[in-house]
Amino acid sequence: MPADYNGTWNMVSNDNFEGYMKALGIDFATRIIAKMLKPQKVIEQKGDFFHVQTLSSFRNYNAEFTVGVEFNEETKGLDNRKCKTLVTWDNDRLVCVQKGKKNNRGWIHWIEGDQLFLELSCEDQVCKQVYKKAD
Ligand code: VL7
Repeated sequence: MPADYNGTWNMVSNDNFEGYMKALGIDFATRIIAKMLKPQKVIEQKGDFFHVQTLSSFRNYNAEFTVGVEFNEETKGLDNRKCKTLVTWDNDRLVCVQKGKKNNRGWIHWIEGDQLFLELSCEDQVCKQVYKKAD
């Protein structure tokens, strides 16, 4: 049985989002707005199938994938790049590699108690986010 990520998760902290956005080449004005956001993750999981919505008052991002199946990701509304993306299990962690123009791009999710952790990497930058499960 894989770990259960289902639920609505609200951001509680967002460390070095600025560095991550700079590494992605996000422009200054967009970064100013994006930094103020407290996004929510809405995750629907059926076994190895995931629908992850990242919702905010500024922009939303939608991702659907099956663990172990590489797919073409277009980061619409973010940096608008194309990646060959693969998510795999590392025990109960979800490990994502986003192959494309940017080196070392990807993310890792894991859960501890009622907290959802997310580390986003691009080039030499790591952004550490924590979300808390909504009641
Ligand atoms: C998705 C944002 C910064 C552009 C807007 C900021 C809008 C809300 O890949 C991600 O999540 C994975 C794992 O949960 C599932 O798709 C992170 C948000 C990254 C990068 C780019 C700033 C403009 C933030 C959508």
